[in-house]
Amino acid sequence: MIFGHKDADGDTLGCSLAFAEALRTEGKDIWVLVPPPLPPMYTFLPGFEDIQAEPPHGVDPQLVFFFDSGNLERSGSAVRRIAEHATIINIDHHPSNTRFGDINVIDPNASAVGQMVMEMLDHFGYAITPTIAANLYVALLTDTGGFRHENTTPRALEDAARLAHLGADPGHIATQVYKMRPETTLKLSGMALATMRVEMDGRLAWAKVTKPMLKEASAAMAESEGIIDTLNSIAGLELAILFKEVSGDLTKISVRSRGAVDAAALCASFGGGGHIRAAGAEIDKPMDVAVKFVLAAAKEAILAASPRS
Ligand SMILES: [Mn+2]
Repeated sequence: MIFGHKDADGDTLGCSLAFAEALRTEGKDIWVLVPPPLPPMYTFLPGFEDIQAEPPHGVDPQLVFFFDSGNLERSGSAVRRIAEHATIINIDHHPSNTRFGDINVIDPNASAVGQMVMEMLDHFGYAITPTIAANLYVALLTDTGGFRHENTTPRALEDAARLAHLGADPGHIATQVYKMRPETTLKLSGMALATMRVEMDGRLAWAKVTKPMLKEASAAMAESEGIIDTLNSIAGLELAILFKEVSGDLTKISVRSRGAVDAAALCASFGGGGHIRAAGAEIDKPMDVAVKFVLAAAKEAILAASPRS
């Protein structure tokens, strides 16, 4: 059984589907479980239609793989029940990984877990088919922000080139990932960006996505995914924060750092985690309260990390 994490992204989905295909080729019975809702932009991934929300009744897996999950909670409520009987193999690149597995393979130097899966397939002698290559290319493309983030290492580009040689189609995949946005997504983005505030002489920017905006734009919260990166494109910015109103007493934050602040550490103080440059958290507080707490902590972190004279 293979688990992806909730708020599924290209890395967790690409790795899960790629590894599932490889194991099925070897005659193994594989279930791929990812907590819903699944982002519609990834429906083009080979094998996407096989993803299930819940394990089939009576299935008792011996081995459970996790790809790209920093902690067990990231994979939903079904996990604990199933994982009781199984050996858990935890494959991830988040430095904050809680090492919840019986076997933990954590490589913080991997730009995407997709690269770790490539190594595993090579190691165990599984062929990388064109469909496996496409899934792993998506993992690498999306986790490097379209080969733009700092984690776009020579190794990432070499692995991408190899996947292209093996049948991944970079132009086609880029179109599927970056040029298939529904109108509703851009409408929501416009509304959220209209709430943008830039503070501390341009070092901090933040914006909000509220429930009324979702209704007005006919959009789902998952469509807010790209807004943080638009915020983060402001010249000279050090920290970008997007607040998402999930319900009256639950607010999610997405954080991006281009300065000295460790976004993962900032989010960890609110029970979240992630990478130095990109992190998130779920806060059990109404939006306005979360905004107050998080902005106070963010400003303190900016000043502590590099006080500007
Ligand atoms: Mn990842």
